[in-house]
Amino acid sequence: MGESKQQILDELKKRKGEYISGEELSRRLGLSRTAIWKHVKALRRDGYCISASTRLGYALLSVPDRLYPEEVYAGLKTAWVGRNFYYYEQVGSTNQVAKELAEKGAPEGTAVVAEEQTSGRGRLGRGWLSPAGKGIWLSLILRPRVAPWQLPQLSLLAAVGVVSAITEVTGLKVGIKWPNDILSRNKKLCGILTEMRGEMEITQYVILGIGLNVNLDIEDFPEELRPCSTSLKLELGEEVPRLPLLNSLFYHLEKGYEQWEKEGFSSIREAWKKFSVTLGRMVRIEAGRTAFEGVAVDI
Ligand code: BT5
Repeated sequence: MGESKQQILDELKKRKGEYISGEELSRRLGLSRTAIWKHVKALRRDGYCISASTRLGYALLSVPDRLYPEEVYAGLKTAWVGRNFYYYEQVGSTNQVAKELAEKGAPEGTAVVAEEQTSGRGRLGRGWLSPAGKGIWLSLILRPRVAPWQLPQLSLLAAVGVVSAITEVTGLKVGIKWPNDILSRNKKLCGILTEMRGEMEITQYVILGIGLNVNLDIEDFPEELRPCSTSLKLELGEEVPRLPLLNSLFYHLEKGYEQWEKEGFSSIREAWKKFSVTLGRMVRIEAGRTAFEGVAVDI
C-alpha cells in the first residue's frame, strides 16, 4: 500500500467510527483534499467501508475480512513467523509459491497467503478445495536444524498449533485425527501438507502448508465432500473473522516450533495426545500388502 494511503488509513483507524474532517486530515498529513479523496476511494475499492460526508468528513466504519499484509502486521505477535509476508489474491498453490521463494533463499518464517488457490494441493497428489476469501490458505517456510527423521514431528506440531489457534479465537472444541487432520464432529476442518527439500543429512527447507476452512458454506463443497467436510462457520453458525485467526496461528506455530527446537518433541507429544481423537480407538494400519488392526494407545 502506498505511504499516503496507509497514513490516511492509520488516522481513520485511530478514531474508528468517528468522523475526521477532510481539512484536519489534509493538515495532519500534508496532503491536498483532492488527494485524500482519491486515496479514500482506493481504500473503498479494497473493501474498507468509509463514510464520507461533506459536512463531517470521513469515518472508517469497518475493515474488510481480507488478509492484507498491513492488517496482518498490525496484529502480529511474533518475532519471526509471518514477518516476511507474501499476499496474493489468487495463486495455483501457496506451497508451490513458497517453494520457489525458499529456493531463492527466503528466510525462515516467510509466510505465503492467498485468498484463493486454483490448484491447491493435498497429500499424495490429491487436491485441496480453496475458494476465494473463505479460508486460510497458508504456507510457511521453515529451515529446521534437526535430523531428517525428526521432520515428521513438524506436522504434528503444526496440528497442535492449529488447534490452539482455533480454541483461542473461537472456543470450538476440535480434535486431531492421525497424523494431522483437524476434525470437528468427525468432519474435516483443516488439512496439513508438509513438503521438504533435503540432501544427504541436511534439510534445506520445509514448506508447511495449512488449509483451514473458515467461512465456507455447505454449497462451497462439491457434493462428494459434504458428508465429511466442514468449516468454522458451519460449526459455529456464524462468520469467523480470519485476521485474528491467522495472527493467532502465527503465534502458536512460532511458540511450538521454538519449544520443539529447544526441548525436543516431548511437549508437542503431550499436547498432541491431549487433542487426539485417534488414541484409544481401533485402527487399521496398512503397510504395503500387510495390514494390522489394534487399539492405538500412544505415538
Ligand atoms: C490434506 O491433504 O489434508 C492437506 C491439505 C493442505 C492444503 C494446504 S492449503 C495451503 C497449502 N497450499 C497447498 O497447495 N496445499 C496446502 P489430504 O489428507 O490428502 O486430503 C485431501 C482430501 O481432502 C481431498 O482428496 C478431498 O477428499 C478432501 N478435501 C479437499 N479439499 C478439502 C477441503 N477444503 N476441506 C475438507 N476436505 C477437503
